[in-house]
This record gives sequence, C-alpha cells and structure tokens, in this order.
Amino acid sequence: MSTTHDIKLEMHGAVAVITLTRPAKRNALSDGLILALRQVFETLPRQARAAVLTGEGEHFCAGLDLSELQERDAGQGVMHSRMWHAALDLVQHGPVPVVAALHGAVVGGGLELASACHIRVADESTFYALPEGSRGIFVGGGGSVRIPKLIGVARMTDMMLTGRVYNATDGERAGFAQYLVPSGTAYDKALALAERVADNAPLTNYALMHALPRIAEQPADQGLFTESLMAAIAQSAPEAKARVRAFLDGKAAKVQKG
Ligand code: 1HE
Repeated sequence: MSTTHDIKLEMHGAVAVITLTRPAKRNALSDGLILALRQVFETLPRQARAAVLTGEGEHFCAGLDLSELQERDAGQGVMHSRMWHAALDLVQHGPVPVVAALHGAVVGGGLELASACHIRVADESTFYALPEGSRGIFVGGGGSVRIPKLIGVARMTDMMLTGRVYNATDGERAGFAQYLVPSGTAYDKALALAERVADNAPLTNYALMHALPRIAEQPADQGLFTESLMAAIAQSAPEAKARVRAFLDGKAAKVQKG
C-alpha cells in the first residue's frame, strides 16, 4: 500500500485500488491531488492488470478545489488545464483499464475524472452536475471532449446552461454510467468487474483502451483498416491462440445468457 497527497493505492491481487482520501473536502481536486493522481498512474505496480478508482466518504468527488482558484492570467490558465489533461489522459490511456466506483457527488472536475475511466459503476446515491456554468467558468479537465461522448453535446450544453443535476437512474439512462447498483455497493461491483477485466489477455485490454477510441474517431475507411491491423496483432499473440484452443477443446467457459 502507498499513500501520497490525499490518495491511496492498494493492490488486491492484480487490481490496483486507487482511493481519493480527502473526504472532509468531498475529495475536491487540488493541484497537489491532480499531480499525485498522475504519479500513481505513472508508477502503477507491474502486476496491476486493471484498476478501480473510488472516493472516501459520502461523495466520489466535488471537482476542482475552488479554494485554489486564484486569479490566473490566460497563460497560467492554459497551463493549469493542461496539467489536468496530462493526469486524466494517463487515466484513459495509461497502463490498465480503470473502473470508477461512483457514489454521491460526481460533479465538475469529478465528472471529468469519471469520464476518463473506462467503466463507470454508479450506486443509487450518485448525482451528476457541471456547476462550472453557474461558477462563471468552463470545464478544463477534458470534459468538453469526453462528456459529450457519453451523453451527447445537447445534454452537456443543457447541464452547463441550466445547472441541471441528473440523479443516478436518469444518469445511467443518459449514458454517464454503464452499471447502476444499490447504494453502498458500487465499490464491490467495480472490484468484481475489474477482476474480470484483469483476467483478459493484456493485448485485448490494450486494444480496447488505445485502438477502439481512435478507430471510433477515424473516417470509416481508415477505421476499418486500423481495425484489421489491430485484429491481426491481437490474434497473433500466443495467449489468444491458447484461449481459442481452450474453447475448442471444451475447456473454456461458454457465453452465458445475460
Ligand atoms: C470544497 C469543494 C470544492 C466541497 N472545492 N472545497 N465544484 C463545485 O462547484 C461543487 C462544490 N461542492 C458542492 O456543491 C458540495 O460541497 C457537494 C454537493 C459536493 C457536497 O455537499 P456537502 O453538504 O456534503 O458538503 P459541504 O458542506 O458543501 O462541503 C464540505 C467541505 O468541503 C466544505 O469545507 P469546510 O471547510 O467548510 O468544511 C466545503 O467548502 C468543501 N468543499 N466542495 C473546495 N469543489 C478542471 S476544471 C474543473 C472545474 C470544476 O470542477 S468547477 C466545479 C467545482
């Protein structure tokens, strides 16, 4: 286990559990915490094959630490936003898939952080908002790129213009989370999913994190070509051959009806 600036890393087998540990400030993201988050993802133990990101206390994350929002000139503002981008890019395009366990407030920069993860599990206490609109600022942690991919430009525009808050049920329907679970169970579900993810062939996980989002942004013709390259690389790995062989020999699980 390691603990740095308001963040804790524990290994549960092959799953790295990363916890924001600033509950008194609702896990608000200070500059120090953003830098610590970046460092955690840069230095994940080699045995990590998947990660869970969670927050201590009643809320996942209250977003940017507003007490640090001093007067910055335009250049400093760009640098600050780019610091967030670097950290959250490492969450999205880092070494392992990340499952976010959400509860309570997932707001502002907290929603930007959640949207950089690969799977979001929300419990029934979760709510989503972008209070930037009413604070007179704009998203700066990648939210304008990642959040519309989850819920669409129109919903994000409405949230920022009107201060609309989505509850857990409506939020899951809108696309914020892939899983909605009873209150208090998001962490357990996220850990179970991360253990399942950790069992995949590493190259498959790599393709899903690094190839799929890029293919989805490419024109169809280029996307299809990139897909062919990725498919050929993945299936040529010895682990892929062994897994297919195991199925053909009746030694691997069948797909079960959902
Ligand atoms: C904070 C922050 C924060 C709480 N920065 N200190 N984010 C926001 O605009 C959301 C602001 N926070 C809230 O609306 C509420 O705090 C919550 C709904 C998240 C939680 O409410 P509650 O009643 O559980 O807690 P609280 O009493 O409001 O807050 C507890 C303490 O945390 C209190 O400090 P204390 O010293 O008086 O005990 C709060 O001041 C403190 N706290 N949230 C600083 N965000 C890359 S750009 C991203 C831009 C944004 O993220 S803008 C959106 C910022």
